[in-house]
This record gives sequence, C-alpha cells and structure tokens, in this order.
Amino acid sequence: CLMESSGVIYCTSMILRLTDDLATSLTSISFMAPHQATQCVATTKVSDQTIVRRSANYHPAIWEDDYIQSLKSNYKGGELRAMELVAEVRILMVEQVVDPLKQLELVDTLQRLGLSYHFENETKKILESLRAESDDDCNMAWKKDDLYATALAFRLLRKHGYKVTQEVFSGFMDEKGNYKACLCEDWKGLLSLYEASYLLGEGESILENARDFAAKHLREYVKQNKNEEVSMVVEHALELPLHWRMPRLETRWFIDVYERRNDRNLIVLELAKLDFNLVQAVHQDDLRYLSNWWKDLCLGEKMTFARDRLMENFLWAVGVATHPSLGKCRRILTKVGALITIIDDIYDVYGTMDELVLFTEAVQRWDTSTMELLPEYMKICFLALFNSINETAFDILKEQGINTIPLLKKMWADLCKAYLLEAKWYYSGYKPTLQEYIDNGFISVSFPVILAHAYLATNSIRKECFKYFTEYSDMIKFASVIGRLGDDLGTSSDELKRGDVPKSIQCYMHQSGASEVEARQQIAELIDSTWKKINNQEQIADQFSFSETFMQIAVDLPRMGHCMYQHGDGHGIGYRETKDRILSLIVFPIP
Ligand code: 0FV
Ligand code: MN
Ligand code: MN
Ligand code: MN
Repeated sequence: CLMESSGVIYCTSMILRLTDDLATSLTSISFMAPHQATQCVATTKVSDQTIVRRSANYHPAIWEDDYIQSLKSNYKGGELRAMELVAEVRILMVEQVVDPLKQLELVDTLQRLGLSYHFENETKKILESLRAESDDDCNMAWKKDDLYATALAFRLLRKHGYKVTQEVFSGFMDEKGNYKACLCEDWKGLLSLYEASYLLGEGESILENARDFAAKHLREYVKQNKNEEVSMVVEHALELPLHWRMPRLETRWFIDVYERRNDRNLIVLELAKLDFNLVQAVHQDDLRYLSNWWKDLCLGEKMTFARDRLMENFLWAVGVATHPSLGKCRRILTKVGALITIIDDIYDVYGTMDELVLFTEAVQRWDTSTMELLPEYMKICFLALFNSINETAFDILKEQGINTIPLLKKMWADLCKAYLLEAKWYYSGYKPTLQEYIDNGFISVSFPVILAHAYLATNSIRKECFKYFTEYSDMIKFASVIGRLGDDLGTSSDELKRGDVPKSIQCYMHQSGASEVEARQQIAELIDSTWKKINNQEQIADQFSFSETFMQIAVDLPRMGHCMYQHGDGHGIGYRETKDRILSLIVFPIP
C-alpha cells in the first residue's frame, strides 16, 4: 500500500493505522500461565483445541533479576595485593622449594587451588626437568620405589601432555602382575595411584587393575576411619576422581581442606582466597549483564511450560570457561545454553509433531520466510534464537572478519534434526538400539553446538577448524557422548515418567534384557571407556589446530556434565545441589 500511494499524507495515515492494528493484535497473543498457554496457541491457526500437551511441571526460575543485579563484590581493588602474592609464590616455586617431590606437590596444590594460570611457565619448567630424567621410552627413573611420588608425577605429566609410559608402575607389581601387598596400607600412595589411573588411555592394561586395587583398599581405609580428615579426602576422591571434576568447584572445596592442613603455606592460602574472590567478581559482572539480557528477551517469562534456567546455564559456563579473561565465552555459552534449554523442552514436552517439523524446517532454512507458519509461541522462540545467534555471528565478523553463519546454521540445524528424530521415535513407539540412540544422542545433548560456540568465542578462530565441528571429529564426539550418557543417568527416570524417548539406559535394557541396575552399570562403564578415548586424544592434541584454551574447554565440558548430573537432574532441578554450588561459586565470597 505504501509503495503504491502517491502522497505523504496517505503514507502517514497508513503507518498510524498499521501501528494501531499491531498494538491491538499483540495484546491478544500475550502468554499466560501454563494451563492457559495451550488455549492461547489454540486460538492461533487451525482449531487445535484438542491438543493434549505433556507437562514437565518444571519449577520456575529461583534467581530473580533484582537479586542478581544486587550482587556486589567488595574485593575489587585487591588486584595489587594479589600481584604481590603471585610474585612471592613464584619465588617459592623456583628458588625456595628445591626438592623435586616438594616442587611437584606445590604444582599440584596450586592447580587444585585454582592458581595454576598464574604460574604456567614455572610449572612447565618443573615438569620439563622431571621429564628430562626419563629414558627414550618415557620411563621415569625418578623415585621409582615411591608409589605416591611416581603416581603424582605420572598424573601431572600426562595432564600437561607430556609422554610417560604406564610401565612406570610395573615396579610395584609382583611376578603375577598383582600390586604388592605391602602397598595396601599406604593410603597416600593408593590415593595417588587411584587419581593417576584415571589418566590412562585405551588398552593400557597395567593401569586397568590399578584403580580397582586402589579403590578397594581405600574403601577399607575409610571403613576403619583412622583419621577423620584423611577419610573425608579419600571419600571425596572415591565419589568422583579429580580428573572428572569441575575444576572451579574442586578449588572451592580444596581451599577449605588446605586451610585445615598443618603444612599449609599462609602466602599460598591468602592468594588462593583472594584470587577466588577476584575471579568471582569478574563472573558476577558477566552474570549481571546476562540477567539483563535474559530479562529483556522475555523468553523465560513467555515460555511458561519450559525451564527458565539462566543461572544454571551460567554455572555451566563458569565450569567450562573459568579463566577471568574468558568473559566473552561465558556470555555466549550462557545465552546458548538458556536458549537450548527452552528449545529442548519444546521438542521433548510441549510441541506437537507437526509444529516440531515446522520449527526444524525454519531452523534449517535459517531465515524468516517460513516463520508465519509457526504457532505464536514458536515464532517468539525462533526469532529469539535467530536474532541472538546472528548477533553473535555479527560480533565475530566485526572483530575477526570471518563469516560464521554457515557453521552456526549447520550446527543448530543438526541439533534440531536430532531433537526431531527423538520426537519421531517417541510418537511412533520405536525403540532404537543403544548404538543407534548414541549416534543421534551425542548431538541431541547439545554439546557439539555448545563447543562450536565456545570455539568461536575464543579469539583465535580459523575457518579450517570449522570442519572439526560440522564433521563431528573424535574430540567433539567423545566429549558429547560422555555428556549424553551422564545426562541420561541423571535425568532419564523423570523423563520416562512424563513421556520421552527411551534413553541410553532403556535402549540397553531393551536390546540386552538387562535389569535397570545392570544397564546403569553398563552406561557408567561406557562413560569410563569414552574418557580413555579422550585421554588418548589429549595426547595427540597437536593434530587438531585447536588452541590450548579450546582443548581445555572441550575437556571441561564433560566434567561439567559429571557435576550437573552427579546427584540427579541438576540442570532441571535448580533448588538442590545446584543452588548450593551457585551460592558457593558465584554468590558468596570466601571470608
Ligand atoms: C538437559 O536437559 C539440557 F537442557 C541441556 C543439556 C541443555 C543445556 C546444556 C548445556 C548448557 C550444555 P534434558 O535432560 O532435558 O536434555 P535431553 O537431551 O535429555 O532432553
Ligand atoms: Mn529434555
Ligand atoms: Mn531432548
Ligand atoms: Mn535428559
């Protein structure tokens, strides 16, 4: 109308007319409480009054924007003192502590206290001099009669990508290949061996038995309860090994443990606490920005049937991108996670099959041409996704001159296709085999999308690396398989109750006739064997042209999965362990 009109007056009137109509129509598609939202959709297109939608009865968000905006750290300004302390610890590392075992212990302590990022060069030097004492087969001659020292060195060297053979442990075995009985009482050695055993790769049989041996005797130690503090530390390790733990949460826990130790160094302790609080202040800045963004987006408020989980997604982001300089990554990952959480609920709980097909098509096209076909709630969701992701892509184009839309479009389309396939299985009653389920489920857990965004949020992206995501290279795949299986262990009981596709546990039960307990055991073993594959990948990290920063993120993401699903559905149920973790990591400083 406007184009064909001849006069300015006519145009102005038309604009007024249209604006008025728009305002009236918008009020009629406002969203309401869950049970009313169904009716709201029903008034849109065809008469779908009879649509029966599932409900997950998720609780509303427990973190309000006002509360988040009120978080204020008193520690800003402590940077100068932190720098002084860093300098003192540096002297400790390179001059004062000369005994190689004490040096290694310091490296380990600093890592657990979350401080290693200040001392990368010193750590490297210490590990390199240790490595230099090994022979051509990467066998360490060092402390070969001391299980504790050998296992500590083995773990730290492997963690930092240095080659060291499993043969270093053969000296602790008898002719039959069993660990020597005299080791059973050495809790320190056993604990060190136990933690080291999680660094093993595929097919490393010497270490295969090490974990069972160490765990068995450590459990006995705990039973005897000879020393309360030691028992607590051992139980913590048996619950989840260090190699699988979210580093930031471990740091918070370990600061308290370290403070109680007689051999604590007061400089190190002061730095650990101050650094924790300073980093937390940076995280709080990100969080305030994100809460504001989420509030403006209104998605949590409008999608009343779905999980509104900004804070919980921020916890994921803090877990995988802890370093203070990774604010951009935390911001992007939280946004992506919050969007995924809502979209996952549309596919799993709220949407009808017809709607899901339309939504998947819209995402595949990555344009707004088919938006009109979507029901109202999906229009809002689609445009929120489309705009947020395009904005991210725009920022990257602006800053790094690389167009990331083709990559992002493919990753999101693959995710929605994986969601859709699960919905098809659900509606048709099809029960996939475990392999068939995992081949799709490692994508539907969303880790590949998360990792692609994380990669783009690091500042050194290269177009040649995009194929590692679009073709799901091993590193991306293994991290995602762990995420999928861990998620299923934690969430599938509730999912099945409300109606969902059979998850890995049920697929395995169906194909093998195993009981649920056996199936869970099988899935736990699969997680374990996938970690071994990741450990191998870390050793060959050079073959990808990924930065160390990204490789770290890719390994910390499955760790974060262990953390979220350790006690059930920590992502969906926000008021239990997840709330305590958020309080201790993000809200409360260490006094
Ligand atoms: C998990 O929920 C969920 F929503 C995820 C994995 C999205 C957020 C994830 C990250 C920030 C990594 P749910 O158990 O419903 O997922 P599935 O795939 O089982 O439906
Ligand atoms: Mn779901
Ligand atoms: Mn799902
Ligand atoms: Mn799940």
